[in-house]
Amino acid sequence: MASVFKTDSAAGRQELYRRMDRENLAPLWEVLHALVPPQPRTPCRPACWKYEAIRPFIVESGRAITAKEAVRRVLILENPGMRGQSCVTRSLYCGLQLILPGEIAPSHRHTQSALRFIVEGAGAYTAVNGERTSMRPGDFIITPAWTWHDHGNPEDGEPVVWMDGLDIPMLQFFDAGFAENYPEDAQPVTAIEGTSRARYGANLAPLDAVAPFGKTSPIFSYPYARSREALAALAKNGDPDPCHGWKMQFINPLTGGPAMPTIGAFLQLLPKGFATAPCRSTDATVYSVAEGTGRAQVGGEAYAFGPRDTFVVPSWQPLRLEAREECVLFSYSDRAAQLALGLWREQRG
Ligand code: GTQ
Repeated sequence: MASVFKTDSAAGRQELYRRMDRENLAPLWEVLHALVPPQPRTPCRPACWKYEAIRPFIVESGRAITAKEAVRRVLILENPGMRGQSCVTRSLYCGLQLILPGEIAPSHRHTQSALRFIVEGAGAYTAVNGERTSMRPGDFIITPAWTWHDHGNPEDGEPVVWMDGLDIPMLQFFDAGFAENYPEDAQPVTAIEGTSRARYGANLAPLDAVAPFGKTSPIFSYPYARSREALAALAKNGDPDPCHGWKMQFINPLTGGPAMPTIGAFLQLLPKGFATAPCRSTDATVYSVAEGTGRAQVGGEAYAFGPRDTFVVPSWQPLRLEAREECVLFSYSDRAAQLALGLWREQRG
């Protein structure tokens, strides 16, 4: 049908777009600048959750629903720029999970990978493929993709809160999510606690080592006591990195690469009084404060942080950290995925 407008006038173009719209067509030239931006452009915003402000809601949710009924009793940390999407960055999910004494969060498995960083309380356990590992503050624990996992807390235990980091939005993007429930609440225990660590986490590996969890580390628990000791020893030698202080990555001992295929996880020590040089990278990052107080400047925002607080640094926003006391920060991001795809960039200073 011929247009009444000249096609190259503004009105003529709008009319052309309306006609092609019925065929599910759209002109690239109207969106090209947004699709291929000169640098990362994201709805993800800097954010900080002070633990003292959110802890009452965690406690209250413990009275509102049981772990069994909820399946996972978790408060989702939603990025303020993406409310309603259950994500903390575009590619990652973050939640705080509570398990009370005597509770079991029933066994299931899914293709999403999960990490746990223990925030408060000790003595609960998580079970992965027949082996339990008990939780202490600062421990980093992995649930590899498609492994059965349940969480539990003994009757005489104390409430335990941990941070859940999952690649849920990444799997949504790929439409690659599968999940199923185990027929019982708790899977049977088939290995004594510490077996995986003895087999893969003592600088030894079986001669015929086959990766039991595919691309994910065969060690599913990295105790804080050991990582903390390593950081303390490192901090006695040489100078800290100007951008990162003493920062280490949790690795898969069979490859030397990141412990998880999609998520990179890190622990860093900042000496008392240290201020980092500004640095930015393409992996939006979630931080959980293990020890110490300080200040994080994220783009145009600044947050005073203390133990158990969580803050988010969006992609390509400069981060500057100041340690008022000696600080230990845990962090996770999609760096493992970006590195695997050749996308990751960092700009120091
Ligand atoms: O512990 O399996 O926070 O499946 C979200 C989804 C935790 C878990 C979450 C999950 C889990």
